[in-house]
Order: sequence, then structure tokens, then C-alpha cells
Amino acid sequence: MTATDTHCPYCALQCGMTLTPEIPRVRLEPRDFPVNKGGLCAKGFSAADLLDHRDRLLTPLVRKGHGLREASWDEAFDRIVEAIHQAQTTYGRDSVGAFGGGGLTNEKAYALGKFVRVSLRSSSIDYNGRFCMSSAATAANRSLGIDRGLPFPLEDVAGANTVLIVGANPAEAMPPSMQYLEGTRFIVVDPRRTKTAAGAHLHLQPLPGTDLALANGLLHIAIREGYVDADYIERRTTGFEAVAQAVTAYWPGRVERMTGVPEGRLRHVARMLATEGPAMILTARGAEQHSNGTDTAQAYLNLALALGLVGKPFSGYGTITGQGNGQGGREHGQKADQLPGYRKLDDPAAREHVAKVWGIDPDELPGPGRSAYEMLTDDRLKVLLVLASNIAVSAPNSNRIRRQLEKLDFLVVSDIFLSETAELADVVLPAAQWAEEEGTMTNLEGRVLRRKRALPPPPDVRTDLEVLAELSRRLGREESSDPRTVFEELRRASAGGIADYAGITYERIEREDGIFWPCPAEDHPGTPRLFADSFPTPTGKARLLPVVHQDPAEMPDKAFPYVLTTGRNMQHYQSGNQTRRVKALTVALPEPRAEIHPDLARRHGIADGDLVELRSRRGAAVLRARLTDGIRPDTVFAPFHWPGANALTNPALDPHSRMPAFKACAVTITLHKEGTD
Ligand SMILES: Nc1nc2c(c(=O)[nH]1)N[C@H]1C(S)=C(S)[C@@H](COP(=O)(O)OP(=O)(O)OC[C@H]3O[C@@H](n4cnc5c(=O)[nH]c(N)nc54)[C@H](O)[C@@H]3O)O[C@H]1N2
Ligand SMILES: Nc1nc2c(c(=O)[nH]1)N[C@H]1C(S)=C(S)[C@@H](COP(=O)(O)OP(=O)(O)OC[C@H]3O[C@@H](n4cnc5c(=O)[nH]c(N)nc54)[C@H](O)[C@@H]3O)O[C@H]1N2
Ligand code: SF4
Ligand SMILES: [Mo]
Repeated sequence: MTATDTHCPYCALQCGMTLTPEIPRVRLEPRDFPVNKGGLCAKGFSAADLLDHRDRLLTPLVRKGHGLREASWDEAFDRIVEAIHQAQTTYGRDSVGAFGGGGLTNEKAYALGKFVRVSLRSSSIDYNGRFCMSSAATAANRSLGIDRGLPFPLEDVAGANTVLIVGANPAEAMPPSMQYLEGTRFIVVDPRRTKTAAGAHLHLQPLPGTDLALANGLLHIAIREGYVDADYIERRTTGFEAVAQAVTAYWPGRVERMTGVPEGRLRHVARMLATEGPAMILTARGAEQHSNGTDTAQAYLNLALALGLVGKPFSGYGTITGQGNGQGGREHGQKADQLPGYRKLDDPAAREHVAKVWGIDPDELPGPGRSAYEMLTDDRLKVLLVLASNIAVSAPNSNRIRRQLEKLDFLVVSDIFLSETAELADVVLPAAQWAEEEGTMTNLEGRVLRRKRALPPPPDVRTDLEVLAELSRRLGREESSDPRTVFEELRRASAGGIADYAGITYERIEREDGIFWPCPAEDHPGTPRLFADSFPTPTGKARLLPVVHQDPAEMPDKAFPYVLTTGRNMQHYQSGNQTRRVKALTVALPEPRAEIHPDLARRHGIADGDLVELRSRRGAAVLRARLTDGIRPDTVFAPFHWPGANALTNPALDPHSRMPAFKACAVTITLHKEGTD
């Protein structure tokens, strides 16, 4: 049996692994690839368990009364196409939409965007990256003119001396990446003493939702102490004066009161960033998934720019992308306002370029659609195709999301397992898995990689590309289902755009350990590092923008006195639809645990291991308590890998990115008596 070099199906690190089909099971081994250097986490090691898992969807299912029954592909397609025709005839084109995912290959994300705009001629499309990267992306676009999560290779992190990590827990979210932090002095900003924080030089423990104030406070100190790089500010940025003015109000004592982080610590961090470089600032979801997430990312960008870090060796600002193809998935058109190559749907030149590649008139292209939560809760949406997302578990305010999904005239879900979302569907389509198809993925560094086919899918299972091509055919348009052909088209569609893939080929990726975009021509080496000389903004300079602290959309009060924040555990991935089925992972972590400080627990008569009920204005969840003095006494943490956490979360949206406030809402805690739920 031949061994195939490919990458992990889960997160954006995209660790290299080798798959060898053996009887009875596929052998999975770590591979020495530049990002993981032979490392894998427990999820990666056990990923092959999903391939022949007994829960796998092996045939289409269609709704029959309250249940689902097996059906032929022909019947499944017939039902879907009939539902599309009926809704579009009665309610108009936008009544049919799609919801995509950052786990999809570039080819699939591209094909999905094209399917909705061209075959359905609908504007209704968005994807789960809205819930993930949208705030940092919005800030980077408006400030730097480009959104590539890390504008440098991961290996540059190892060359930094000081690294400020805000709202990220890479020791659990991307364990093999910790090797790059080993020789650095890193500072963690997190309301919890996470595994990452435990190994940090310093740990700042702010109240959730106050990261913007913290950044403005650090910049205030930097200006006062003369740490800012006046020459860099002059040559390479605009807008500093207004930002300097705005941060005068963030004196250390005030920031201490807002964030809970002692003044002395703030001064210490500002000094390290300015005088113990090279220095880097990295943010992730803890800072970004807030109703002011864009401005918070902006505040850290302002700080990095004022200190003159961006574009210098082993320095800069980056955001840690999450899903396997979280980066590529936000470049090629499954986002509501976007065309391939990170082009804007409302830009006439972009419409013209892409329409030409697609062989249509630019006027036939719909305009921008609604963002994820807005689309999903809009009653005008009647038919929805969900590809690679489990929104019934992972979207905010999930009770409302479930009601909306139930209200749809028709729901189609493509997945590899019967997810909580698929359970609500009228048609469920069984999808091929990562090791059964070809495609490309763009990792957290902007490195385009090849995901390769190591074995065939089960007989009655199809790839998402095959499904989209067949649906298009039945709607009157021929599309290719071959990944290479789709990638060739994506190259042309992206050519000249911000995320330019024109020079990337399957063969080059293979030869060169991946290629960093932008890569405009086949003889172009790709771009591992951005911003050395200029920024892709109209002035060539980076923009600083003044931002001011705003309280989270929902603050604790008498009725709901504590802050709930949510996030990840090492053993589980996202909505858990995959990892909750892997024995090694569920043995290691069988159920969700609410992390509660012993002082808070005592006040409510809660002991370690008790079931507690968390309740917010939107819903309730019962989970087991884990007492830990590593969390602030005013804050509770719950993972979202099981249904429950998102029944509580607040769907208040950031005004710029439309990101929901996953990381801060107000809750009550009570001891739950076993047997009463
Ligand atoms: N094991 C595992 N790994 C994953 C994933 C997974 O589901 N499981 N998902 C992948 C994806 S899609 C993503 S996006 C990444 C996410 O990676 P991370 O962003 O690192 O993960 P989170 O756990 O969501 O959030 C990070 C930390 O933010 C903290 N936090 C909460 N509220 C705040 C706040 O207001 N301010 C600050 N400063 N911190 C706060 C939390 O305590 C948490 O420790 O992980 C990727 N890797
Ligand atoms: N409370 C709270 N909620 C959150 C977050 C949080 O921190 N807190 N984080 C948010 C973030 S950052 C993210 S990224 C989202 C993620 O949330 P989801 O979008 O729900 O993520 P997954 O669980 O990865 O869903 C992917 C689904 O696609 C299936 N799948 C895998 N590969 C394929 C494929 O090739 N084709 C098809 N058709 N299906 C496939 C999987 O089985 C799985 O059911 O959750 C968000 N929700
Ligand atoms: S760190 Fe991410 S890519 Fe690497 S093995 Fe774990 S889940 Fe897979
Ligand atoms: Mo994510």
C-alpha cells in the first residue's frame, strides 16, 4: 500500500501527516512538515478513526415524518431541486441560501460561492468564519489593507524575544505550535490561567471584554515613556495623532479599574514590548469574539504600529486563524460580501473580472448578502444548504437558531456524521472526508497546502464538489467536480486580487512545502513575509484608527451576576461532531466542564463535580463543575464542544464585522439537583 503525505483534518496549523491504507485500518503517522516538525496533538493522532467510523453517513437520508430514511442520490437531488424551484418562484431568489465552513478546501469554498451567486443567483450566503475570524479580518483590512492572519511564517515567532498573546490558548488549541514559543518570553492575557498561561513569563487576568482598554492603556504608557517609534510612525503610518489623543484617557490607574490588571503589570508589559524586542503581538478569539471585537483587534494593531513592530524581522502583529482552512475559506467567496481573490462584491471592477471568468454578465451577479446570524434568523430565508458546519451547536443563541432551522421550508445538510444540525434536515447528504479527496488548504500562515487523497470514499458517498456540480447541472449550468479543474479556475478568478493564487499550482505546492500567497505568477516565489517596505493601502501606509472601550453588550447585573466566557478544550474540536465520536478523545474528556472559582462555588454551595445550571436571558445549560482557582471569581468558562454553551451566548453583533459576542454574556449559577432536568 502506498503512503500519502497530507495534512490533519482539523485546525489551521495543518500539521503534516502520512496516511498508509492498511488492513483493517489506515495507519496515520506524524510527518516532518515546516509547521509541526513531526508533532501532532491528540486530535490529529486519532483523526483516522473517523474514516471507518460506524456512525458515518453512507447514503443520503430524506425526511419521513419525524424521522429520516435512506434514499437514493436521485431522490435526494430531486427533492432539493424541487424545493429550490418552489421557494425561488414564490419568494424570490434570495429565499434560497447556503452556509459554508472554514474547514472546506479552497476549491469547495470557491465552488460554493459560485454556486450560490451563479447557479442560484442568490445573495444569501455566509459561513462559520463569520463566527471566527471576522473581527480581526475587518481590522486588518481597514488598517493594513490585507487580511492574512499571520503576515509571517510561524518560524519567525521563534525569533521573537517578547510575544504578547491576547485571548489565545495555543497550548490547547494548537499544541505543536508551542515549540515556537519555547525560546521567547511570552505574556498571556486571559481571564483563565490556561495551560498556555501556566508556561508564560507573565499572565494578565483581565475581566472578559476589556482587552481594548488594556491595549489603549499599554499605548498610553508607551507614549508617556517615549517608547513609540516616531520615525516609523512618520514614514509608515497615518492617523497616529488621533490615536494618541484617544489614549490619553487610558491612564494606568483607570485601566486597572476597567480591566482588573494591576498598573505595575501594565508598565512591565509596555516596557518589555518596547525595550526587549524583537516583539510580537498575537490575538485570537478571546480578544476578538466580542461585540467590539474589531475595535479590540484595531487597538492591538495601533499598539504594534506605534511601536514600529509591523514589517520588521521577528516582530509584528498577527491573528491566529482557527479552522483547517480558516484562512483560504475567507478569501474565495463564501462570505456574504465577497468574490474570489478577496475581492469585494460591491466593487464594479471586481464584479467585471470575476463575471468574465464565470462567463456571465456582471449585472447577473447579486449584491452582498446578510451576515451569518442575520441570515440564519431572517424569516425570508426559506431553503438552506449547510455545508460543513454544525450551527445548531456552534451558532450563538442556539435555541433561537434551532427554532429558525425548524421553521425553514427545507433544510439540506452535507456532513460526514449526523450532526445536531443534520438531525433537523429534510435531506442529509453523506460527504467524502479529508483523506478521500484532493484539494488545497491555506493554513494560519497563508501557506497554501495540498490535501491529498489516500483512499477512495465509501461507494455511495460523494464529494461536496460532486454534489455542487450535480445540483448546478440540474439547475441548468455545467460545473466541474474535479478539484484540479476548479483550482485552475480559482487561480484565474483570484488573479490580480488581494489573495492572488494565480502562480500557485498543485505541483509547486508539492515541491516547495506549500506556497505563501500572494503569488501572482508561476515564476513568483510567493510571499512568506508581508509589509517589509509598504502596506497594500491606497497610501502605502498603515492606518491607525482611534478606538474607545465599550462595555460588552451584556454586563452582569443583579439578575445575572456573573460573566460567562466560552472556548476550547484540547481534546475536542468545535461543535464536537467529529471528536465526540473518537474514543481516545472522549475517554480523555467525556463531558463539558464549567470552570468555576472555589470562592464563587462556595457562595452557591457547589462542590467539584456537582452539576450546575447556568442560565442567561436566552437559555439554560446543565454541566458539571470543575473548581479551579485559575479563573477569575467573577467569571465562568464553558466549552462549546457539546450542545449547551451556545444556548446561553449573546448574539449581539460587532457593528463592523458582525461577529457575535461569544466571549461575554451574563449568567446565573445554581446547583442542579441530579434527576431534575
Ligand atoms: N482543541 C481545539 N483546538 C482548536 C479548536 C478546537 O475547537 N479545539 N478550534 C480551532 C479554531 S476554529 C479556532 S478559532 C482556534 C481558537 O483558538 P483560541 O482563540 O486560542 O481558543 P479559545 O479557547 O476560543 O479562546 C482562547 C482563550 O480566550 C480566553 N478568553 C475568553 N474571554 C476572553 C477575553 O475577554 N479576553 C481575553 N484576553 N481572553 C479571553 C479563554 O479563556 C481562552 O483560554 O482554535 C483552533 N484549534
Ligand atoms: N460559544 C462559542 N461558540 C463558538 C465559538 C466559541 O469560541 N464559543 N467559536 C466559533 C468558531 S471560532 C468557529 S470556527 C465555529 C465552528 O463551529 P462549526 O462550524 O459548527 O464547526 P465544526 O464542528 O467543525 O463543523 C464542521 C462540520 O462539518 C463536518 N465536516 C467535516 N469535514 C467536512 C467536509 O469535507 N464536508 C462536509 N460537508 N462536512 C464536513 C463535520 O463533521 C462537522 O459537523 O464555532 C463558533 N462557535
Ligand atoms: S494542532 Fe491542529 S493540525 Fe495539528 S494535529 Fe492538532 S488539530 Fe491537527
Ligand atoms: Mo474558529
